Amino acid sequence: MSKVITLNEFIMDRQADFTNATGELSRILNDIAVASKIVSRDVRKAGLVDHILGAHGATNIQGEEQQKLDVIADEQFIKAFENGGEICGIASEENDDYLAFQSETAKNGKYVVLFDPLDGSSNIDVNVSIGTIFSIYRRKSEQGSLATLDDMLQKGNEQVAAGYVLYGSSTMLVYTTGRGVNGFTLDPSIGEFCLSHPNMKMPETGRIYAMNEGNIDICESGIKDYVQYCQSFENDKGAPYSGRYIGSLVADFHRNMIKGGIYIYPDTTTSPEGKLRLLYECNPLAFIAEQAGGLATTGRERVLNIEPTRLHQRVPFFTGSKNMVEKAMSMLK
Ligand code: AHM
Ligand code: MG
Repeated sequence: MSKVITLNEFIMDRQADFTNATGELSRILNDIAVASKIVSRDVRKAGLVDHILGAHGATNIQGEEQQKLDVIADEQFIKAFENGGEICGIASEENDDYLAFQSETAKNGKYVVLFDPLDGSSNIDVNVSIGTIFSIYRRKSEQGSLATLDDMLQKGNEQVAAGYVLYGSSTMLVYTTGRGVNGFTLDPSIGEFCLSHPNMKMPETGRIYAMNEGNIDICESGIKDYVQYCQSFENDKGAPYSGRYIGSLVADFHRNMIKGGIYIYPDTTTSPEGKLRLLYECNPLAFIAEQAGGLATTGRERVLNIEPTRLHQRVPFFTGSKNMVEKAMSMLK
């Protein structure tokens, strides 16, 4: 049996690689790990809360209203970031505007975090995998002042670190600081994330495509052509690919990381900008995809090169194995 390396140990070891590291980024990653363990525990109890302890929106015995799981997760992460002291502000899918933390310690924080606390909301109530996605940047504004919108609207290629947590058959945390991608599985018996997937690489090609094909008639013709290519005996594999669509971005992305494949959420006539959010869904996963040897584009340009203009901006998203994303893009031109 090989030695167990916990996430904590791994983060500390990696910190030593950076000569000027002050430990702040390491502390943020630790805070995320702790918050995600709490969320994982709550996710594991979700059915009990709904069907035995009382439905969401109902009032519990203390007269408090039961909250939805995505709101609980949002509050949990915000609490961790606000109390940590390294972060001056956050933006999240759950909040219309960004939040600038008010305490003096937080104002001196060097970083901002953008995150989707619980992605795949339609899957929460039906016991299917869901995830958390996060993206960390150095602030642009002066330390000591309140965080600004410009701190949030940075290009993906400025990310200092990014990651996701998958609440699946096990809970996994996968992250990058720009030096490869590593995955950790939560061992619930000891409450620790343990290194289970060191130096993750996305296979260059695969035979799985993931797309909501219910949208096919409202997509541009290039998408239809690509899906037909996936389903044909005339493709590069000489046999139809498998279609797999969980409808939880983190879960579909993670499967492709391990097995190879492509995930597509294009623009449609009803959602001309696509559905997924650039800042806290696409950018972090794009950073991880590239670090693992895969690609992430809008079908036309590299996601990490996009200059954001709005907090909740949406973009079309094509990500996964390099050869597959390149093929899909070639059919759009
Ligand atoms: P959400 O942030 O409201 O949960 O939406 C994002 C989710 C992704 O996890 C998933 O890939 C996609 O939306 C599924 O959308 P659709 O149901 O349109 O296929
Ligand atoms: Mg989401």
